[in-house]
Amino acid sequence: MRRPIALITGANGEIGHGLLEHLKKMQNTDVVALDLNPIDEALRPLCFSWTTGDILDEELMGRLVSEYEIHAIYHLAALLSTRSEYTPEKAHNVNVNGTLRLIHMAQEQARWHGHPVRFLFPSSIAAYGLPSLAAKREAGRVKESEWNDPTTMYGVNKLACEHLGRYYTFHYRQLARTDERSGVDFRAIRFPGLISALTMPTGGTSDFAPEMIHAAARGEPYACFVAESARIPFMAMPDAVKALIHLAEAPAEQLSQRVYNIGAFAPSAGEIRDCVLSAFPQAQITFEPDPPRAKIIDTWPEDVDDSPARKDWGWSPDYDLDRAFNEYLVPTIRNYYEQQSHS
Ligand code: AKB
Repeated sequence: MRRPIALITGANGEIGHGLLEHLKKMQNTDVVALDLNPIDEALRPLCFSWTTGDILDEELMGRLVSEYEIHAIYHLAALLSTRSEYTPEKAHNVNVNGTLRLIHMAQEQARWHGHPVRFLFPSSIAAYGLPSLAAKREAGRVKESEWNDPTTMYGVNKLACEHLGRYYTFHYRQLARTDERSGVDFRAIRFPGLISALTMPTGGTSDFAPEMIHAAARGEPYACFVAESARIPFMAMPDAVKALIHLAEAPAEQLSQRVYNIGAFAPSAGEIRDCVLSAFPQAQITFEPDPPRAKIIDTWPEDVDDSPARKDWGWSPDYDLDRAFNEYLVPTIRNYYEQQSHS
C-alpha cells in the first residue's frame, strides 16, 4: 500500500515555510516536501518526508508516485517575475511545462486511487496587465476577468497555468467515448505581493516591500527600485497560507470559479516606507526607480476585487497594513536579526 500524502513543491520557499507549519498543525495529512534545495532543518520535522530535486525530473517524479499515493498537490515551485524576465524560456519550461507535468501526474493519481486530487496553484496579480498608469488608476479594484493582458513572462505563465488547470478540471479528454473526468480538482489564487517575516524573497518584482523592511532591520540603507507613488496590493504571509488552506478545504460545489483574487491592503511604496520608519526610525530609505522594473509594477493593478473569494469560501484577511507591521513583521523580523547577531 502506498502512503496517502500531500505533495508540496517549492516547499523551501516563502509560502512553503508557513504552509508546512499550518499543515502539520492540522494533522490530517502526511506531507512530502520537494524543493530544488535541501529543506531547511527547521522544516524537516513538519514533513513525513522531504526530497531534493527538480519538478522536471521524470525519474524523481516517477519515484514519488511509486512510493506515495498523492491526494493533494500544493505546487509552489516557480521562477518569479524579475528572474523570469532574464530567462524567459527557462521560466516557461519550469513555470508552465513543470506545472503541466504535475497536473498530468495528478490526473494519473486520481485514476489510480479513484478520488479527485486537489491541485492548489499560486497564481499572481502578475496575470493582469494595465496598459497605463491612467488606466491603472481608473480600473481601481480589478475583477478576475478584467485586464488579463500580462506583460511579463511570469504573468503569461501564470495565466497559461490557470487555463491548463481549468481544462483538466472540466474539459480533459472531452472527445473520449467514456465520460471520464480527469479527477483533477484545480484551484488557484492570484496572490498579491506577499511579505514574509521569516524568508527573504528571491527574484520578485514586488520584493521591494520585504527588501525595504529587512534592510531596515539589518541597519542597511535601501534604494527602492520603484517610485514612491507606486501602488499594488500586498498581504502578510500568514494570510496567504490561510487562504490556500481555506480554498483547499472548500467543497467543490461551493466554488463558482477556479481562479480567485484575494486582497488585504494596497499601500504605496511611500506608505510602506512610512511604516518602516515608524518601526526603524534610523532606516535610510531612498527611491531610485529602475525604469524597466518600475514599469512592470505600473502594469499590475492598484488593488483587487476579492468578493467571489469572500462569498464562495469565506475569505477575509486577518492582517491590515498596521497589524501586519506591528504584530507580525516588525516583532518577528527584529527578533530574527537579534538572534542572528547573537549566533
Ligand atoms: C513577484 O513579484 O514576482 C511575485 C508576485 C507578485 O507574484 N511576488
